[in-house]
Amino acid sequence: MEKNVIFFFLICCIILYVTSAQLRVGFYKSSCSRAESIIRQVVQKRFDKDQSIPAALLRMHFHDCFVRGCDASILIDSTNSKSSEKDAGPNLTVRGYEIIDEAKKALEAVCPTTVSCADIIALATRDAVTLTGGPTYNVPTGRRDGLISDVDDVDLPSPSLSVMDALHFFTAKGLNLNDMVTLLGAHTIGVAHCGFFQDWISNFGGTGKPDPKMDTTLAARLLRICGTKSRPLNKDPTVFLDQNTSFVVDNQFYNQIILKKGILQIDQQLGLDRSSAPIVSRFASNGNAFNQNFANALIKMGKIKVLLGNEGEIRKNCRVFN
Ligand code: HEM
Ligand SMILES: *[C@@H]1O[C@H](CO)[C@@H](O)[C@H](O)[C@H]1NC(C)=O
Ligand SMILES: CC(=O)N[C@H]1CO[C@H](CO)[C@@H](O)[C@@H]1O
Repeated sequence: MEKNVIFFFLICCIILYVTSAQLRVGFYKSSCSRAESIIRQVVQKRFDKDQSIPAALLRMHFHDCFVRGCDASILIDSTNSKSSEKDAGPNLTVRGYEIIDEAKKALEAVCPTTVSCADIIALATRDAVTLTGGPTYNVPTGRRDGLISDVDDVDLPSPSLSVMDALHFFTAKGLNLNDMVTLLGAHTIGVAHCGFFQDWISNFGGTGKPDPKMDTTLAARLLRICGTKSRPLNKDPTVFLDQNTSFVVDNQFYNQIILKKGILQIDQQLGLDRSSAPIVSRFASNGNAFNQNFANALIKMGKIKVLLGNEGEIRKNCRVFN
């Protein structure tokens, strides 16, 4: 009899352990009930001053999740002895670190060492998407912050890859073609520096001309803005990734692709590759389908190799390990 009680108790413990060690919506309900509203306020305040903030957060979330999993390793500052993820080429133009700092500071004042930096990124990204006209959705939380950030771990897809080659990066993270085409819809907001697409618009395949698959008026305009790689115009200017509704999370990105007005080569490829083109057409004609898929794909991306339970730590300052 007593044995049975002990056995029952053990089973309960195991069930409790298993259910606690996974992401769930409202993870901070009892430990920091204001967590989500504090983050939302910080994002809203920044957004009121700078409408380009949502794009920064979305890209940060992607770059964080695709290196070691969504563990806030992207936020760690380099030291004299060690270069962190931030220093990798594709990450050099990631922005918005100060928004995460501000949210972390506000959270530490109310509930110290409770809300992970990894969750702050995921929640702030959700708020940014909603603020910009995108879907409203719940984000499962309970991520822990990682203990490693190494510049040599950064291996992100380049914008000149084919759809199939880019897809390998996504399948390696447990995401499929539909997820990839949907997530690239994040390029419905934000900007790209000329350096990321200059070859494509000025010297496609060594021809000294733009890719004929790009809208000729747009190609000419981009050349005026960017110059060519051998004769760049002063700095490294930026252009909007979505040439129509540049500050709205909507399906116009896909319509632009169909009009041959994708800015990055990979974006335009999505409309040309036989595997992805049908998904592009579907989203272009159905904004609701895109919204729903986008929320689901972001939730899925936000689960990549997360640290749970007692793994990692809850950083006090998102830029340094405790
Ligand atoms: C094959 C995959 C991808 C490639 C090759 C790619 C490439 C790029 C490049 C080259 C830029 C321009 C960066 C700059 O000039 O500063 C960019 C910007 C951006 N990317 Fe991606 N990206 C990919 C997937 C994603 C995903 C999955 C997301 C988010 C879910 C995302 C969100 C963004 C956003 C929001 C921007 C604008 C950033 C800003 O305005 O600061 N990208 N991407
Ligand atoms: C731009 O977006 C608006 C609003 O979604 C749409 O009605 C319009 O057709 C688009 N225009 C172009 C040129 O794509
Ligand atoms: C596009 C770009 O700058 N890529 C660089 C990203 O970072 C890795 C690792 O530091 C470099 O090897 C790439 O050249």
